[in-house]
Amino acid sequence: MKSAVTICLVSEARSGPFVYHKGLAHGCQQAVELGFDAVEVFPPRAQDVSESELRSLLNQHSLALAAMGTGAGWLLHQWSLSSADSEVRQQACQFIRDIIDRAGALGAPAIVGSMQGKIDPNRSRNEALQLLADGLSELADYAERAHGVPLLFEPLNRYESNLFNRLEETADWLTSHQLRNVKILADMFHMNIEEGNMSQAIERAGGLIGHVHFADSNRLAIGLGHTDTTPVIASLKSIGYAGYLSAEIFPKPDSDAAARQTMQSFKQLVG
Ligand SMILES: [Mn+2]
Repeated sequence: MKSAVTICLVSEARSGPFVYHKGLAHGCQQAVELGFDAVEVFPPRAQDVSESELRSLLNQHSLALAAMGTGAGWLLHQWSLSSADSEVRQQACQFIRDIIDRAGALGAPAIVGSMQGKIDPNRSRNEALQLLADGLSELADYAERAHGVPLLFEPLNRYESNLFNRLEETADWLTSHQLRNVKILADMFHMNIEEGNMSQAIERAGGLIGHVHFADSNRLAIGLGHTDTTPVIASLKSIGYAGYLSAEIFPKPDSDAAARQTMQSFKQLVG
C-alpha cells in the first residue's frame, strides 16, 4: 500500500477535510518532506490545474498523483449525475470528463463522491439510480478508453447522500449493473458511521476496492480518533489491496501535524 495526502485548491472548501490548502507547489513540497508517495488533488475545475505545472512538480519531487476529486462540481454548482434535470446531468458529465482527462494524463483516476447527488423526495430511488448508472457507465468507459484508468466511486455517509452509504450495497449494485471499470473508494470516515464491521465490509467488497480515504472516526489523522485501524489494514492486506491510503482529513491541529500523524500511523500499520 502507498501513502497519499490531499491538496485542496478550492477556496470555498477551505474548512473542508483536506490537509493542504496553499497551492500545488506548497502541498507537493510538504508531501515529499514528510515522506508521502503521492498527492490527491481537489481542484475547482480541471482547467484550474495546469497539467505541465503539476507534471513538473510531481517529477521534481518523485511524487505520483493518487487521484483527483470532483466534489467542487457539487459544492460550487450542485451538479450531479443523478439530477432529474438533463442539463444538470450533462454539466456534471462534462465536468467529470474534464477531470478524468486532467488526472488520466498523469495516470490517475477521478473520484465521483458528492457528484453522485441525492434522491429528492418526489422521485423514486430507481429513477435516480438508473441515471447514476448511465452516467457512471459512460464516464468509466471513457476513462478506460482514453487513459486506461478506472473511475472511483465513493459511498458517502447518510448525512451527505441517500444513494449509497455502505461498501457491500455499492459492490452489489456495480456488479448487478455490470458497471465495468468502476472501482469503489472506501472512505474510513464514512465507513465508521455506516458499516457494522469495517473489516468485513472491506473483505466483501474485495477486489472492487480501488482507493482508500485514510481517516479516523472523527475525520482527523489516523491515531487521533477511536477507529480500531489494525484489523482494517489487515483486511486490506488480505484482499491484496495495493493502492493508496490517502489522508482526506481535517488539517488539525494544523496541516503539517495532521500529515505527520498520518505518516507515523502509516509506517506503524503498513510498514
Ligand atoms: Mn472521502
